[in-house]
Amino acid sequence: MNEFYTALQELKAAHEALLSKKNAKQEGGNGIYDRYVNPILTSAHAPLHWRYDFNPESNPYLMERIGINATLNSGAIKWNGKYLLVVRVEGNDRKSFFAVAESDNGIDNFRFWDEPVTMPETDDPETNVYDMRLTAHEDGWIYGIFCSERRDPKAPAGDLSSAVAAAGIARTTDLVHWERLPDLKTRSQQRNVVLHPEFVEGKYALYTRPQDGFIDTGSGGGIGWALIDDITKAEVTDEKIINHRYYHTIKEMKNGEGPHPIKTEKGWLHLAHGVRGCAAGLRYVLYLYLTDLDDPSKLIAEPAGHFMAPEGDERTGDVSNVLFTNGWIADEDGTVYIYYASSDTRMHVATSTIGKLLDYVLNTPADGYRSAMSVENIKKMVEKNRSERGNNFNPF
Ligand code: M1P
Repeated sequence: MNEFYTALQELKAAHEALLSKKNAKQEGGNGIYDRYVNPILTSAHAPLHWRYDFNPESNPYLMERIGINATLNSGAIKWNGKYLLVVRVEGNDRKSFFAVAESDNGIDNFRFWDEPVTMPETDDPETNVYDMRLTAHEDGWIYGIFCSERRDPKAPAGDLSSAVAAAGIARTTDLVHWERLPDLKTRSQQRNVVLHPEFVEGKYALYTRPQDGFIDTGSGGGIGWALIDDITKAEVTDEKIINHRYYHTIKEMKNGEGPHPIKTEKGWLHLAHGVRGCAAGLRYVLYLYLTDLDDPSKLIAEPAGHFMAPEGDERTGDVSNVLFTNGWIADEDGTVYIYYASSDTRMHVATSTIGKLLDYVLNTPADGYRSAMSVENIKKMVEKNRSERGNNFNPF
């Protein structure tokens, strides 16, 4: 018995040490954003009381009864002065669910609330839920739109992998009690659906990602845009592509809106993921683009290539070579907290400012779609530096 309590004490001390660990900026950034030394949430951050039976009689070996496999793709919101993430927590049983984690400063000491979110089901319960985008809408509700996944009803009996993705919609005022609305009605499968925070032409506006199959977007040309009359019976009747995929780019295979865009004086600032295929499988990176303040569906600027790509330890995990984001927070002072997951395994934060991100979006050359154009961009930079600094480019 004493042994049990000693082991429990050690377990709790190690867990507390992990949760109270300070984070620090990584050295040697690129001037656009700062990465941090430690991931902000890992499977080991999951509360011990979710995983262990603390009774020495029913759990004499102090075994972990319910394992957590990963903490990944999290929605984010600043709420009552705290930085909250609605985390996709994946158990060892491969089912994902949502759980809120909270931090005072947005960069460390994230702690899960006592219980995971109880998400009401629809009449046709899904098998899996994940990747919630949070939007505090001007109608007064906080919406969570997420992927609701079911086995493909048309799959042959032996095919236990084919799935169908739909957009689940729920809303709340306290992030504890959720009202489930009907799933988004749409002609194609959908993942990465995001609610714009303001009404547009008096309607709800959605960023969509039409896809022909569960993994392949097929003819779905990129990030879509649809206006919705009634969010309690949401249906996409008309959808147009506002951010396209292109051959030989970081998003040639697929792309998807991250969190909802941030309103800035120069336009709506968007964070998204782009995917390309290679011998190692799919490579997921993050990119930014800017749309018009009056017409959020109109592209104004888009730098070439990725904004963030997997680095170092981020490169490996359950699904390696993946960065994915569905949450960021813009603070009143202009600081932006970018919450991203690496390799479908753990959560990180990077920080920047609205000023820096706008500078990046507006002054990084756009994609010329050919090697020759990339060389032209570098030659323009060289010429500018030469004309200002002379042939040795020495600024001092
Ligand atoms: O495994 C990488 C990602 O794959 C999917 O992304 P997309 O929606 O672009 O196809 C999602 O399952 C996402 O959760 C996952 O991180």
